[in-house]
Order: sequence, then structure tokens, then C-alpha cells
Amino acid sequence: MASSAPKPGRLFLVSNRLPITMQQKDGEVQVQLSAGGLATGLAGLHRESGGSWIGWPGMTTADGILSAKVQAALKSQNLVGVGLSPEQHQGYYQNLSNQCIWPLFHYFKERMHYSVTDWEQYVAVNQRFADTVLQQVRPQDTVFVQDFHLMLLPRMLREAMPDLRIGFFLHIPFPSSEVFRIFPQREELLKGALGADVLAFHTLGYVRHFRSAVAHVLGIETHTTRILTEGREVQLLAQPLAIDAFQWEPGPAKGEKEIAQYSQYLRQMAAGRKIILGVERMDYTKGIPERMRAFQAFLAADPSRVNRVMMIQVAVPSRAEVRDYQELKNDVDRLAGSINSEFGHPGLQPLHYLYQSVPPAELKALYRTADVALVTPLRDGLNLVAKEYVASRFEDDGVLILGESTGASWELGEALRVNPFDTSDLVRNLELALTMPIAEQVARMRPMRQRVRSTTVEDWARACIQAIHHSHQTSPAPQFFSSSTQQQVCTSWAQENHQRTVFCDYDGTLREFTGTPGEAVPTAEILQLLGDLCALPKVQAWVVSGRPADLLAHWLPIPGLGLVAEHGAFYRPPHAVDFVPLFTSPQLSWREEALAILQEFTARVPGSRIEEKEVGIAWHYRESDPILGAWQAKELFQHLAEMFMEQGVQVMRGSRVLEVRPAGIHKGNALQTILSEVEHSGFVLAAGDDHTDESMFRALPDSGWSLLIGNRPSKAKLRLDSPAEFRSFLRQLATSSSAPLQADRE
Ligand code: GDG
Repeated sequence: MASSAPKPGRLFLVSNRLPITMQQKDGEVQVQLSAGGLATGLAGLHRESGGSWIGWPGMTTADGILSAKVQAALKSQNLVGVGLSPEQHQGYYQNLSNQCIWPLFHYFKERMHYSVTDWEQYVAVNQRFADTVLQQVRPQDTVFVQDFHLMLLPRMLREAMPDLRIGFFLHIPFPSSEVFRIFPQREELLKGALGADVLAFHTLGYVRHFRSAVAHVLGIETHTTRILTEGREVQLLAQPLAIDAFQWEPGPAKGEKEIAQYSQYLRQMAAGRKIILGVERMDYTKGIPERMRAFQAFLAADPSRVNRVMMIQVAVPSRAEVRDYQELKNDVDRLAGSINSEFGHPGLQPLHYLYQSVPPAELKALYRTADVALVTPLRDGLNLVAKEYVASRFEDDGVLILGESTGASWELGEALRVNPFDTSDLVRNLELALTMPIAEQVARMRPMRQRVRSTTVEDWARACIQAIHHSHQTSPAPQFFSSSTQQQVCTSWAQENHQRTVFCDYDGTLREFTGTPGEAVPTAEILQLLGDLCALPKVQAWVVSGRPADLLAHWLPIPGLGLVAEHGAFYRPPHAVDFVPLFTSPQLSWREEALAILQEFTARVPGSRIEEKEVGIAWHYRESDPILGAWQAKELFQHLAEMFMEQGVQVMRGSRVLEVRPAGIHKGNALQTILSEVEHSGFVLAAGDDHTDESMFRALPDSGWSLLIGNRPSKAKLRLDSPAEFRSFLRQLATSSSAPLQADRE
């Protein structure tokens, strides 16, 4: 797949915010790159490829346009700015991103504020980003989009530049589909993200949630890590963000002196007490009040603990203009006050609460000095603080207490895991942590530290980008059967002097799918069309279906029509009366056992049903819950394939149907047999929609026309979107025959 794709071009990163601080002084613009984290890890990659980082530089302008000076200053750092007006910033970022998607994706439905105007701004700003990206990129480039602010961007880019390699990473949780579908524009968000070649998340849990949302909201069948949509394959990836552990370890030129000084200050302040540390943005997802209440309960259980333990809580101001965040700060202020007044003594303050950002050296000192890190968000995409604490413990001591609802808990299994909502669980684990023998601390910390050290941010980025390059396919679906090509095909059909043969599948090709297979009786239009085709001289029309022979004969009573039943097990040539087997005495000893298994699965999956045919047995799950149906079909497939592998039986997957039948019977074989019986075969066309039709496409001679009805990777040369489009093409064929017919008569 990857080998046939052209060499990847430059890398472009796109995020809501550029990783910079910008100052304008005396008409001069100064751009300072942020240090550490994602910014440092990613910067090298786009620079070495010749690409840029595209995002909002952090200041709004009245008209949403960045001055030439600002753009030039950004360009000198390989950055491209997207300008935003205050209204756009408010609607897209403050409101829709931070007060709608953020709370909902963290399971805080009651804090979600949705308005149509904000949504419109979100769409418009995503489009603004798309326009900026499109001005920069060429089709062979790679674009790696970051986070929930830009969920519509992948699709916008895909529509404008179909061959672009696009990846998307979600830094926050992807919630359960039950929660996700509360979002009013849920289809749009999913379709937007599905424009990417690779959708990456921190954990497999989020991958599962996303798949489930796609299945339930869009009704698209999904596979473990793949989704087929609009003719493309989207790969789902669990790739937790890494940190550069070495940055947290002691080393020359890392401000060691400052760190040591602050550590000493902390120890003096602790005066022999053990230190519990909490660090995060002041955000309701981080569980700060819950943690403080647990500390309060811990002290209340034994007030003398105040002489042995203290807590430092750093809460970095965040989204402070939003009411929910102001209220949270007031709560935390009050709680901190009440803990200190309840348990403090003159000169002995149990809780040091800092509502501020601390400089990097102080943060390092805090991580190195704290005996226990209490990282207990109520919900967190990953949580870098937990990894940073582990990386800082270069002597492998210290205890990490980690909330089970953080993505990081997937990787940091040796931490003490807690339910962040359960005060008594927090208290119990605080007691455990504070009395943990050093040998156990080391036994837990060492493997976590080794794990955190084993990858860097750059490794993370490279893994994502490699996945994007690997999964990208250039036009994997057949080309659309344009009206001009249809004209050409009709001309070659009309000019053909030899036999003209048309093979078409029935369900999903000639006829639209219906709720139950029994409802899909042919319409008068279909009967007329097939009748007209069969009435033409030198034309053979065949319906090649998985349906049983007697049903096809009953539904399609057209004497001139050829019929192939049960995926190629039987056929009835035009004007013949009986069906003839296309196989030599099949082995049917497996049937009884297979039927028993299918019955078991039918009992398990509501809405599924068995169709017994003369040789094959089909299990249909079109009316079942899409997730349950697809999951059970996969199980069933493996089960049957393993059981009957050596008995000459094959298991085939169709569109929401699975069929067991003797090996070697397929539509392709039927097509070859029929064509071998035609004396002078000329024009041949085969049309079908599902995987069982691929064998027909493969069996066609090179000069044949293969036509997929639908949009997915296929062996077919051309495609149409629907049975209605196919019927309209057949109608054109039927009427294009008049010229040579007249010539024939002369
Ligand atoms: C989002 C997702 C996901 C914090 N206080 C100070 C300070 N920090 C730094 C930490 C850490 C970063 O901020 C916080 O990262 P988190 O991962 O903990 O949380 P979010 O900001 O919510 O990040 C999260 C992340 O994206 C990455 O994908 O893990 O789940 O919500 O690096 O060190 N840095 C300094 N002073 C502080 O006071 N210097």
C-alpha cells in the first residue's frame, strides 16, 4: 500500500494556538517559542521537512487579519498565523470549544452550553484554518491536526485536496457514545474528524468509544482499528503522548542550582513533614476540591497528622473569564481557608495553596521534593503531570496516587489507583502512600520511570506521522463513472458486433436494500429494464445473486434473463427452465454443525436471522444493533473459519451478512463458466456492491467493464453511488442499442 504511494512531502502541524508568546513593543513584534512539551517535541519535525506550524498566535485583531509585520515575525520561526476577531475567538474558542466540547467530552454534561451561533463560529473558524492550510500545502504534504478545537478541519482539507495525508490527534478523552451523542452537531463532528487518514487518541478506550459513536450515530460498520467511509479507510490509533523524561532529570545546564535552592526552601518549610503535591490548571475536570476534601478528611481522622504531613496545591489560573471557573476558584479558596483554619497552628500551615503558575525550576523542585503526588482528576485525556512526577523521581522513590479516569493510568499501572470521587478511597490511599516502605516505593516507581523514559515526544510524533504515511492511500476507491465515460461505454456497447453480456448483482446493485430481505421484491421499473435488455439482439443479461434459485425464478420471471443463484452454486441460462449446479457434488456434511452454531449466534444477537439455501447458509444481521452485529459477526467468522478450515468450507462476509458454503463456489467462477460458453464474446460488464462481487470483477477479461455500486476500495474499474444511478445507466445502455440494431436489420 505504502510502497505505491508517492514519497511524503513536507509536514505541517496545525493547532488552535501557536506554541509561542508574542509581544509587540514600539511597533516591533517579538516572537518567543515556548519551551518543553509538545512544542519542543514537534518543532524539529516540521522544520526539518520544510513545513510549518499553523495556528492562532494568541492575539485577536478587530478585523481578524494579522498585520504583515506579525506574519513576517512568525514566518521567521517557520510559523503561519491564523488571525481571529474577538467575536470569532469568543464563539469558536471560549464558547464552543471550552464551554461545550470540553465539558461534554469530560462527562460534565450539565456544564455544557451550546448555541447555534457559537457552532456557526466554530465552523467558520475551522474553515478559516482550512483556507490558511490550503494556501501552504501541496497534495503530497502531510498535515497533522491537533485537538478538539479543529475537529472539522480534516474533512474540510480532504474535500479540497483529496490526496493530502491528514492525521488528527485528540488530546482530551473521547467519551462514551452515550455521552457523545448528546452533542447537537454530533454527525458533523464525526464526519469532520473522519476526513483524516489516521485518527489518534491517548488510549484504546477512546478508540473504542469513537468506533461506537461512528457506528451508532453514522450507522457505519467499523472494524477494530479501521473505518471504511466514503471510499477511504480511516485508521484508528492509540498512541499516548509521551514526555521528554530527561528534561526532568538532573543534568548540566538545567538550572540545577535554582532547583536545589527551591528544594531546600521546600524542605525547610515542611520542617520534617511529608509533602503531598497537586499540580494542575484550575479546571473542574482536575478534581481539586474533591482532593482537598479528602485531605481534610485525612486530617480529621487524626488531627495530629498535621505535624507529620502537609499538602501543596498549585492551581494554575485557567479560563478565568468563564463563570464556572470563577465559581470553582471561589470553592477552592474557601476550602483552602477552612482546612488551614480548622487544622493549622501558628507557624504550621497544613495546606499551601498557590493560585498561580510556578516557574519551571520550581516545578522541578516540587516534583523532586514531594513524597506523594496526588494526581486525581475526575476525568483527564492523559495527564502529563503524572508522567512528569515519575520522570523526576530519579532515585525511584516517592509514591504516585493516580485517578483511574486519567488516560495515563493505562500506562502507569504500578501507581496507587483511586476512584477520584470516593473520599474514603483517597484517604485510604493517602495512608498507604505515606507509610509505604521505601522498597515498595522503588518496586513501583522504577518500572514506571523506565517506561516513561523509553519514549520521547518526538517518538510519539514520529509514530503518529508514520501511521499517517502508512495508512494513506491515493484514490483507493474506483473512479466515479462520469456521464462522459458512460457515453463512451454506451458507444462501445452500441458498436459491438459480437455478444454483449451484462452481469449484475441484485441486492444493493439493481435494487436498494430494504429492512428485511423479503421486502426487496423487484419493482416494475426493474422488471421492465431487465425485460428490455433481454429483448435486444446479441445481448445476454444475467442477475448474479446470493439468493436461492427458487426465489430468483419467482421474483424475476423473465424468460430471456440468465440467473445465477447462491453466489454461483447454480445457474439457469436464458430461456432454460431448470437451474443447473455449477459445482461437482459438494461436501455438505458440515451443514448440521454450522447450522447449530448459527442458531446459537442468532439467539445472542437480536434482529439477526438465518437463511438456509440449498448449499449455503447465510446469517443476516442488517437489522441488529450495528456494534453488536459486527462484533458477533467477527467472532462467528473466526469460529466457523477455524472449525471448518479443513472440510473444504468457506466463510464469506457480505454487506451485514455472513455466509458458509462449500469452498470454490463464488460468483467469479460462475461468470467464467458462462463466458466460456459464449461463442464470440465481445462487450462484457459486471456490476455489484459487496465483497462477494469482487470475485466477478477479478474474473472479467481485461477489456471488460467492472462497476462498483458504492464507495470503497475495490477491484472494480468504475463506481456509481446508488442502485438508482446504476438503473439509469442500464436504461441508457438499453436505448443505445438502436443504431447497430437498425444496421443489423438492413
Ligand atoms: C490536555 C489534556 C493531556 C502545570 N502547571 C504548571 C505547569 N504545568 C504544565 C505541566 C504539564 C502541563 O502543564 C499540564 O498538562 P496536563 O496533561 O496535566 O493537562 P492539560 O493542560 O489539561 O492538557 C490532558 C494533555 O492535553 C496532553 O495531551 O494530557 O489530558 O487535558 O506539562 O508540567 N508548568 C509550569 N508551571 C506550572 O505552574 N511551568
